[in-house]
Order: sequence, then structure tokens, then C-alpha cells
Amino acid sequence: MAELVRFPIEGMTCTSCVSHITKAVRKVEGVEVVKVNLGSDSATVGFDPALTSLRAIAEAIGRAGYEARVDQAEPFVPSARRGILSRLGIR
Ligand code: 9UX
Repeated sequence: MAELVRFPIEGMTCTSCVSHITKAVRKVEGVEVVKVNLGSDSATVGFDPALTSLRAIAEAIGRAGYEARVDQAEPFVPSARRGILSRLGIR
């Protein structure tokens, strides 16, 4: 997996929204994993930057009727690894 990022999504109000967004993002060529979270109004997406881009992913989400705030995207660090890094004093 080349890139794993997390960003907010505006406009989600129900679990069906989650599935609409998940399906829309999965259809984008180059997307490897997608996890949409209703509670935190955000999505975590892993993609191959040689095949797609955050912009293309945001457009797919926009066509599904939601707003992806990819301007607020940040690298997603899995919590287990985050724990190791913090124990090492890296962040
Ligand atoms: Mo249902 Mo979620 O129409 O916006 S999919 S509320």
C-alpha cells in the first residue's frame, strides 16, 4: 500500500451514507482500502498514487453527494504503530 490518509467528510447522517461513500470510493481505480466512519465523520483511504489521487477520490465522494475535506487530509498512522513511535519518543 502506497499511501494511507484520513480526512473529514461532511454530510453523512446515517449508516446508508457510509455505504454510499464506501461504494463510491471503492470504484475508483487505484483505491486499495476504504474505511468510512460515521462517528468521526471521516474516512481512511489507502490508494496507489500512481493510479489515482486524493482529488479523484474527493470527486467520487462529491458525485455521491458528500463533501470530502481532502484539504484537511493527514497521513493515517495505525494506532499500534503510533504506540511504538510514541514509546520511542518519535511522536
Ligand atoms: Mo439516508 Mo444518509 O437518505 O444521508 S443515506 S440519511
